[in-house]
Amino acid sequence: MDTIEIPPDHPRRVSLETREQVIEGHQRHIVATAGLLAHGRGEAFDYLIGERTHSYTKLAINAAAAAMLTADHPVISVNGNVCALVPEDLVLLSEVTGAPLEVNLFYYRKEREDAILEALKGAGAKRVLGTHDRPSTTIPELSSNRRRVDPDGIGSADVVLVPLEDGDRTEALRRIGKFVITIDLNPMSRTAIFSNITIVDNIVRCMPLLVEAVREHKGRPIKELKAIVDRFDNRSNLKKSLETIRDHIDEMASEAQDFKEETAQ
Ligand code: PTJ
Repeated sequence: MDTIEIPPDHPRRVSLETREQVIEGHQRHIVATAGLLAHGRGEAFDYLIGERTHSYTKLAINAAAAAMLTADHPVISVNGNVCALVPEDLVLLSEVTGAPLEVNLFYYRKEREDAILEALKGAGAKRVLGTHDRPSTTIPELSSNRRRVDPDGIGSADVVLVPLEDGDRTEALRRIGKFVITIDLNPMSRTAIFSNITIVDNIVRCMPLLVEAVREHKGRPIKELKAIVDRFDNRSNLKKSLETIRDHIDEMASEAQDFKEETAQ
């Protein structure tokens, strides 16, 4: 096995531990091989946003919590990476929002579906939709494996949380009238652009915050929650994420210049 013990004082401990979770998920057939690449892309964008949850991201988390609480039938879509990284938070979010978990895979293999189901059950999930023993319906205009959805889940949902998603399905879900919430570290991805609410953050940081936000908002009048969703401006949030990346690169560039001048002396 290619896993390692990470020293507690390692400066990049959290990032390395998260990487280990994905590698272990791959060894257990939860994560697709392409999921390792997707994680690397996420790591790069996390580095660019400074590996922290920004204040404007908290606005997106708040709006996502309000949207899930005001939905008639919210659903949480689960893929391999998401299951490997935050299985307990998925179960908690499902419990506090009443949104069922639905397994929906791009790189479908029965072995992966079974491994994901087992991991979710191990994390406390009582009911999981989207598995092969369940009925299925299809999303029109989508040719990938993800077109197959559960009629009691995404098929009849009004609000769908699709973390770490590919652009095609986000567009297809929007076209059939679903309100889409995503979590994606890349503010330039098609998913980030096409979603109604994009949380530009690492899923390992924002999922506990989302659960907390739902708990805080639960019980507030529907009118107030709907106003939070209506006030949220996704395009402006994506712009702020891009500005964060630009400012971070500018800062790094001046630090590199200072370093060059110091070493030249
Ligand atoms: O399990 P499957 O078969 O359904 O496949 C899952 C993957 C992730 C492989 C599939 O959905 C895929 O190929 O996704 P993409 O198109 O690579 O998009 C994944 C997005 O998630 C990218 O924009 C990444 O930057 C982002 N991402 C990766 N890791 C994280 C992340 N966003 C938030 N938190 C992360 N930890």
